Amino acid sequence: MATNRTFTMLKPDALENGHAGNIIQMITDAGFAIKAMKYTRLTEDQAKKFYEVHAERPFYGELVEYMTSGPIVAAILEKDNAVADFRALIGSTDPSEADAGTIRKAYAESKAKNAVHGSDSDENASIEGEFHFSAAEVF
Ligand code: IDP
Ligand code: MG
Repeated sequence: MATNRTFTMLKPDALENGHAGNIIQMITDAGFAIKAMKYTRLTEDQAKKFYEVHAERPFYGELVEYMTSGPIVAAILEKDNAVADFRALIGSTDPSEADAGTIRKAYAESKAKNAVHGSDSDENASIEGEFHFSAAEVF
């Protein structure tokens, strides 16, 4: 898997607020194909590991607590230029700065509870996809 795949999570606020269906619709309408998908809940250890790169940031504890607060939907998506195009589709981290038409503008609650994750590089897309899915779960 390389430049044509990315990894996403619909975060606990998106599910709690009932936006999962609409967000998946936006993703597929934008031309992404779903290669893997699961409804699950992160353990504290999983959330800490997934966001390890942010371990020194002041919001790390809050982020781990939030990401384990309820179920998520994890998915591997495929499209040409997937990583960059998906980052454009989700919009800025802070929904108040996100462009109109983006998922975060439409559905995020706040900079912390921002509805959706998108990988930031091909390398991380691959690492994050493999973190959540075995080879047999990817189609
Ligand atoms: P990204 O999700 O747009 O790539 P990152 O900077 O990688 O943004 O941050 C990872 C996640 O950490 C964000 O999506 C958000 O949930 C949370 N986060 C980022 N910055 C803050 C902050 O200043 N306060 C609280 N949570 C934050
Ligand atoms: Mg990031």
